[in-house]
Amino acid sequence: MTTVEERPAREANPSATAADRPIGFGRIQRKEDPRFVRGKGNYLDDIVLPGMLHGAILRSPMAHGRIVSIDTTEALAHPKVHAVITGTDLEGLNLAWAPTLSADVQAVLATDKVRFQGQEVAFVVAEDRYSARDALELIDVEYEQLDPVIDVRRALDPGAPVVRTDLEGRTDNHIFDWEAGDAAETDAVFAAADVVVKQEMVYPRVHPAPMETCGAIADYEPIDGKLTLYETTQAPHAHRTLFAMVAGIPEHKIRVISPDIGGGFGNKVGIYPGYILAVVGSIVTGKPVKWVEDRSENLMSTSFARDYIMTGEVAATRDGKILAVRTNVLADHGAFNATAQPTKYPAGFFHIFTGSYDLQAAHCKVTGVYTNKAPGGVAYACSFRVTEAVYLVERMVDVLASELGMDPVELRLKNFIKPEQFPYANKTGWEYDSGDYEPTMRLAMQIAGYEDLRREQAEKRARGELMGIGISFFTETVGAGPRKHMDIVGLGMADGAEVRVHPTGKAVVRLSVQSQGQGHETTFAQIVAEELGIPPEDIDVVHGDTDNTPFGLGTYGSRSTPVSGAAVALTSRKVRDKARLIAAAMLETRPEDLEWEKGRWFVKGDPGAGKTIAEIALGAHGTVALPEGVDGNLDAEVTYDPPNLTFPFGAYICVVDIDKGTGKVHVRRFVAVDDCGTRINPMIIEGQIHGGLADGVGMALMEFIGFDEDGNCLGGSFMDYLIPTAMEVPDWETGHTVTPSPHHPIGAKGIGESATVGSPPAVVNAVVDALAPFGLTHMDMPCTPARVWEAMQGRPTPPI
Ligand code: MCN
Ligand code: CUN
Repeated sequence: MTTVEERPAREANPSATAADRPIGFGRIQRKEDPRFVRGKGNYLDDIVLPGMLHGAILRSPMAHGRIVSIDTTEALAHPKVHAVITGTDLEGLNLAWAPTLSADVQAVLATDKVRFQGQEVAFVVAEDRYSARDALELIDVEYEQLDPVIDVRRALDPGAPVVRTDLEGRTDNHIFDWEAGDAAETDAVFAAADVVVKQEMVYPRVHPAPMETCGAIADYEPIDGKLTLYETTQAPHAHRTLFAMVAGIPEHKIRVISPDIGGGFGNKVGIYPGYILAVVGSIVTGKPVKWVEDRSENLMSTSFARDYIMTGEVAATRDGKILAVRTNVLADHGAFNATAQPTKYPAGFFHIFTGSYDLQAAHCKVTGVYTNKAPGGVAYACSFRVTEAVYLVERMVDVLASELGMDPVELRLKNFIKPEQFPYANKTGWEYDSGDYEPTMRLAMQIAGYEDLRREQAEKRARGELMGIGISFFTETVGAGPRKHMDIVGLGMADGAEVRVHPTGKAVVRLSVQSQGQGHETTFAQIVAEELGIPPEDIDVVHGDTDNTPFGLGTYGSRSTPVSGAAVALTSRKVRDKARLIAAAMLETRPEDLEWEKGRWFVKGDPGAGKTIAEIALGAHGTVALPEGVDGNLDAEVTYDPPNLTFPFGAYICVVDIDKGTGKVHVRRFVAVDDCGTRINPMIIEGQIHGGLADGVGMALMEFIGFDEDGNCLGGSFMDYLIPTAMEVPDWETGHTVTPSPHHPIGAKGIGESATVGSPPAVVNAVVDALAPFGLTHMDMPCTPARVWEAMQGRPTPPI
């Protein structure tokens, strides 16, 4: 791994300590790692409650079928079974259907029909996991098989089977049409343009596949009516509120605890039937009930991602000025519209398909469609469909470059939004907060040795060897709210933070966001340290427990740093302001006569006369006479509603070699230069980027969930759903630039999804570039050896 630092690294200054410059430099070790690397993490399945029972779900074997009857007699007779729950039982509790995050409903247990393979049909609660599984075999379900609709285009045909017969008056599979930009203006620019290129592309269905699958333990206490729900969730507070709404349990009687989470990547945003069933199981049996899905259940039934068919068009001048982009998208949402994104945006933040370019016009139309496939459909390090948008525009720019015979870097440089144009209003109504794209692109070229690579490629081509260089330059949209524009089922997208400084000067910060591996316990302590001068190791970070943290919408859309990070900075500043009043009282002077230096208020002009935060904390809790209106503590809290999203960006360059005999793509090099504004912890950022790049290479080359024509899922295990190992990924070469966000208190933008968003087009662009001698201008992901080989034979790539 190589890292190029744009400014001198903190490591260069050995005398500096974490306490005096906690943010932006250095490789502060992760506070959470000692427990993780020693196997002392506390994941959901590590939790064992006294008397706990175990649940298992019976799932539909077919994609579409009518339920004729369900006989649970034999399963109930199993000596270790405590309960068998069916959809009919749930109907009695008004829980057979639950609202999704997208204003649809989803069957918790199927009552009328099954609508995808793997759908939940019955729930068994038994004394152990094995007995619960055994008892599933004893349930007798009679189905009448129905014709499934798997292909999204066919789903829109007038005669297609109707998936959602439960919705009144429903005679087709159309969910929504959503548009952004100005269609007429865009058409006019296209009509007058010298050059128009068009390309259809598929972003296949993929899955976040976190290391830990989803699960829940429900512990309902009938005496006081309190429900404690341990869940693998990225958004504990939002889940608590939704459970209160759905189950009718008063919200103050629900405590959601999200323990250590073994990766989320978006998979743990939604509420799955299994969570609700664990709660029902606990209420019915009067005991705690644990439900943990296995790998196949995770891949087949929980939140997939993408599944977009996009037709992109770009209008440009002959000399390479991009004028407009337009696109039509068919979005396969599966059997229930259960996507998770702010309510107003059924296609998430797909608006950003205008990319990093200064355009005259843009228009997109997205059509959402039901099919007999598993529901879900946003999540996987995606920033709400930015992944698809970036893939579209970055692929299209390469298609245009090939049409114009222009170098793809030169074409991008020519069309970048210029630094003086920020804040930049794009043509779909978004305001990019800050950006300076060219230096980022140039740094990536410098690290890659771009000119040399092109020379090497020319030599290899002359020898008949296949080498490709792929570029992607992306702008991301992360950090949802503001809440006046963004909500999830009516809950505004804001986040709370609370900082308490203990009498001895140590502190605790409580967050509404929830880490799944991103290192929040470290980075949020660093923010407090930066603002208050308390060393990060003296700050405890509490998250993932609704009884002990302030309300907020949670971790997804890389919003923790942009929203919660801002809340923590502002809360710390509130503490600092309060500390000033107390210090003034202690020093018997006026607050305005005090000056701040990290960790200490002192008298202007008399640096010797001052009080450290620890002294002030003791004073606040001690016997000092406090000024009027100042409470005896050093605590503060803030709920932060961001004024805008943040727009990180990056330049990626991928170099591939393709084996002519087998079609195997070898990613030889990958250069990633990211700009996420102010960098809190460079080591953690690097880790986020490494992980995201592996995601991107995986999607581009191997990962996809396919279906046969009967709707059987072909990606239901890691034998079929291939994720990259260390063998498939290169040593990443990273660099960075720093363009702070003007509206964030510390200038930080999010980074958690950038590399997943930005890397797939770089890899595909490299593969297509390598195959240019065969006349290829596009290839759909995943670029598997078989598909690349077919392309080399001049044949259309086989469907996935
Ligand atoms: N960070 C930083 N400086 C910045 C920005 C971020 O030091 N300028 C740090 C943060 O403080 C945090 C980490 O980088 O420790 C990621 O921050 P951020 O970009 O705010 O993203 P979130 O913390 O909100 O994490 C969510 C994001 C998403 S949406 C997915 S999906 C994803 C991702 O994080 N899932 C992950 N990265 C993941 N990493 C791990 N290990 N596991 C997952 O499930
Ligand atoms: Cu889109 S996956 Mo992340 O936002 O949890």
